[in-house]
Amino acid sequence: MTLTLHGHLDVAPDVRAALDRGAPVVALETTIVTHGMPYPQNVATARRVEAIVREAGATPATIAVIDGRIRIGIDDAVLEALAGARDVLKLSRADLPYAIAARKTGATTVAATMICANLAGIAVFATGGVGGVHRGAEATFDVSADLEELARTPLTVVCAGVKALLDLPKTLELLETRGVPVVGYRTDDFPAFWSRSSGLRAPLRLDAPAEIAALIRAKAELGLVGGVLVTNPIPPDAEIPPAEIARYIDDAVAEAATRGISGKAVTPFILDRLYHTTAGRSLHANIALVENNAHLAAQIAAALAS
Ligand code: PSU
Ligand code: MN
Repeated sequence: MTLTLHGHLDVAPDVRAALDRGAPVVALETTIVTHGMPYPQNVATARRVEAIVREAGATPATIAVIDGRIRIGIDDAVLEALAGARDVLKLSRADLPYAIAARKTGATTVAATMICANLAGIAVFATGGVGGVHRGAEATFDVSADLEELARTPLTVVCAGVKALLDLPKTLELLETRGVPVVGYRTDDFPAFWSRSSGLRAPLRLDAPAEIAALIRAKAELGLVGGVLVTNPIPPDAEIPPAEIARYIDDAVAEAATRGISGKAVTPFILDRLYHTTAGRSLHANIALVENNAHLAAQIAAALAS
């Protein structure tokens, strides 16, 4: 059997050109578009995030699987079709080979985006919040595949912490166990997505993109497998204070349990509930933090390229 790894990958011309000349590239995921935000704000955000990466001097590569092909960089028409389509798959590591073999269309989670970006030779990736250990995981075993991916695939993922609907202490414990450096960017606190602080300490702190690039290089030089998680707090003016969002989260988590929502449906269900119970404030915050992360990811990619 011939291994045709790159036979499954379509890299957009501008991304290919940037990678070939060693210029900075930032990977972007699509589950946030299809399962994380309502239409049409999801498309507008995806475009704006690409523009922010460009303004900061890097090339954006939005990743999805379209009709069984891994696409590294999708144009506006494909993005619009993906965002408006119904029953788009949410693809993690376990689903990727199925989507390819069965010629499906799907959005990539943090885990799947890391895999695809790495196949294409991209080192830096911006998202909103990575998946983590769910509350009640001691009973459900619901631990996001994103954490395992961070332990094995060499991407630097820029996020705003993990979503506060998760069990944050357990998530940090697991990241430490699996050897993932977790960096607070210009903060001593571990950010909580909608809020700047979770009340927990960030394991590490760095204050400049060049310092983060140095950590990434040192990790590679030591031959340590896996990624780096950079946690970048939401901008102050977009933050929802922890005590305030906590009430809505507790209600949404309880509602998910009552309705028997499980597996891949949990995170999208809770995000949608919060959008409604906060009258759109959770979405406004989510958009602001993703934009903020895109900017920092572009700066880190530039520092790595120089
Ligand atoms: N960041 C956001 N919104 C999202 C996500 C990230 O701001 O919806 C997505 C990512 O694709 C991440 C997924 O991989 O949520 C986590 O899903 P789960 O908890 O089922 O692993
Ligand atoms: Mn899960």
